Amino acid sequence: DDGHDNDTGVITKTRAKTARPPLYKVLILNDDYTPMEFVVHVLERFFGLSHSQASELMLTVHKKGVAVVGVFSFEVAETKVAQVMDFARRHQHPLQCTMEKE
Ligand code: TYC
Repeated sequence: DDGHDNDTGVITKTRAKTARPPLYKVLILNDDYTPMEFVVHVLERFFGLSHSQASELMLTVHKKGVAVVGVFSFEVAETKVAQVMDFARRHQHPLQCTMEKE
């Protein structure tokens, strides 16, 4: 930090701010067809949730339509979304996973 002398002769201290990288919410969306146990498995496998945490969150999505499953850097969020979408596609379930800037 440096003390700058402005035109009034007053020294003002400035603090160099370290910009934090933006964070991204990863969301899971409800649908009418994906089996509940498949969603629970996805939440355990890709988001490290316990079986009971995953079951609760799945039911929240089932009832409310959408829920945030985690907050990550852009790169990690992008990877999680791709992993979930690929896993759902391979199992022929319409489960949707998306991300948005926090
Ligand atoms: N609604 C689905 C069912 O009744 C279960 C489900 C929950 C699907 C969460 C997707 O993100 C989801 N089988």
